[in-house]
Amino acid sequence: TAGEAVPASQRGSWSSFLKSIASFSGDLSSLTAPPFILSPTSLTEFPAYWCERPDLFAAIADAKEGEARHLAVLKWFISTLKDQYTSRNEEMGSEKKPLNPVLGELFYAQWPDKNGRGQTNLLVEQVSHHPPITAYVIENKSKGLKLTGHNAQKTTFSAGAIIVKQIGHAILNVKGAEYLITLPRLRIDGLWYGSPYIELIDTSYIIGEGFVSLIEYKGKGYFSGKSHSFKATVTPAGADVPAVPASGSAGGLSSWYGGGSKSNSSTSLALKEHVIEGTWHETSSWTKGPNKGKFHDVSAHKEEAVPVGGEADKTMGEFETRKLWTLVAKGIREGDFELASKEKSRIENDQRQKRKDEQAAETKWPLKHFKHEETDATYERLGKLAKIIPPTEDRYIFLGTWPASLA
Ligand code: HCR
Repeated sequence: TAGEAVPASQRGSWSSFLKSIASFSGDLSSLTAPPFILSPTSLTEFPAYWCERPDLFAAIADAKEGEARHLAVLKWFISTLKDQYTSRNEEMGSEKKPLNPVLGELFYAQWPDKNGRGQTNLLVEQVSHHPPITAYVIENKSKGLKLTGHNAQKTTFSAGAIIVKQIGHAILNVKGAEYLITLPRLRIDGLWYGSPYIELIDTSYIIGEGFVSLIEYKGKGYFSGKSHSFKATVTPAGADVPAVPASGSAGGLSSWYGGGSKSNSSTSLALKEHVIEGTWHETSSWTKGPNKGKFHDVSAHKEEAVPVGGEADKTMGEFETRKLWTLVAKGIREGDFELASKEKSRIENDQRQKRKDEQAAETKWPLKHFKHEETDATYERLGKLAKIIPPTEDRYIFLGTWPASLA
């Protein structure tokens, strides 16, 4: 029945919240939602989901360049989806509304070196408030791996569900080879009952080292009838691959297929299509192509939640997310919503004042770690290979300075 997961006292405000999203499209984050659906975590923490299995991230660098490495990127990417899209359900019983980051909010974290996998650093900055845009960089320097990206969302309401189009993309750099990673669309279902959950829909791409992975997402009742299903088709990219990234020379596809001097790694694998099917939160198998059997079992790789200090960490700056939201998060966790809303208003008023002061002084809030550019040459070059739409996107270039705490 309607609202069965909603505490009785909040059913009224849940149904007004639903009405407001039904007649609204754009920036959902600014709508006021009833307390039971609030998460104590800010969206600036979400980029950590890219690396909660640091071993799989590091394994990309250990794979042979070319096709084998492309498949390692695909495997790592699939393994991030469980954490990105189902972890709030597991931890909090349903999807929740994250805290809406303020401009300049920061999140730093580090997964330590273990068993030679190298240390992985994460740096996140909220680079826009309206609309919310989060930029991040994740680097494992000793392995030559760097993931840079940004994220924004456009939401619409359709047939009782929220559809979230993800704006932004990620670029993975592996020892000089570049990969473009685009992001799936989300469908948030279960709203009627007050227990929202995410299903991934449509497609996303991984393009790099002469191969394109097209990943199609389906929920219950499609390919396998199971929730969280996907089908990944990996094919050689069109012949206009402009660079063989690892060597840095413009060798084109021929060097991946035996025509060039650097063909050693992929000659025998060349020109074969792989199809992988399964569920992104559990297991998947090869269903077409030279390989047979299991492709991936997410649970076989230990999840390592991002290790950051809490409010007790005295070294945190005012704008670091866990410091900034300490009392709001405490209020939400402990059911003290008066405290949570008082603190949230204090933060929001402070933001409004900052923007007013900047306007009066004709200045702009300076980004600390990123520089904004309107186009992204890597996105354009690699996106062309799969006719990605839009043909270009903006980007946030990491300025390269890590905080001393991550050294
Ligand atoms: C849509 C969403 C905010 C954005 C979140 C994103 C897309 C952020 C980037 C991460 O890499 C992946 C990710 C995962 C989240 O599932 C997604 C959020 C889910 C809900 C939230 C809405 C703004 C809140 C809607 C309110 C509902 C729960 C009632």
